[in-house]
Amino acid sequence: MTAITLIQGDITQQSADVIVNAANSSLLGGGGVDGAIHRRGGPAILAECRDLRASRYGRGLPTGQAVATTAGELDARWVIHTVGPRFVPGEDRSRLLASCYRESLRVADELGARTVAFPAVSAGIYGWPIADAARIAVETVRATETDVEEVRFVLFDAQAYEVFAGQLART
Ligand code: AR6
Repeated sequence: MTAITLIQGDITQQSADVIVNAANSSLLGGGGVDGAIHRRGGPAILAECRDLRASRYGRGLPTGQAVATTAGELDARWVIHTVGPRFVPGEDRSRLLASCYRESLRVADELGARTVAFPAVSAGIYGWPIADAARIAVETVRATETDVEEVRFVLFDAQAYEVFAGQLART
């Protein structure tokens, strides 16, 4: 049974086996959570991302997939980078967003991780409405079979935290 917990705060300050990064296909960094993780985690993470690009993801990591690197100076063993879909009005891309959570947990299981901290993937720069992002996140984690013991959603602002709390109470 996987416990789902919620915290309001900065995911780069978390202590967990895995910190999930809301990355982009290039794996070479960006703004939002991605920028914060690379800033605080230091250059080791980017170096590994570059290696992954060279060895496995020459065309980039596809949307909905996930891949692990070490966590540099973060208080974690691994960072799992996943690429959320951009929100496109009128297009149902929710399966891709669900895939980010499922694939991240699959990679976490491969690593033997027990605690995984997720941000609200796609709910920032990629424009996903927070209520829908929260519903997909919570429903997908609940429906995924995993050995991970704790999935912790780390929400940056109070509004996102409240939306996730409401979703958790309903699901
Ligand atoms: N800790 C926790 N949550 C955060 C933090 C933080 N330090 N910083 C932002 N958030 P985003 P996306 C929240 O934009 O929408 C990057 O440039 C934020 O408020 O980080 O998947 C990548 O390289 C929002 O709720 O990720 C991609 O190009 C959530 O985290 C693109 O942005 C996700 O916001 C990915 O966009």
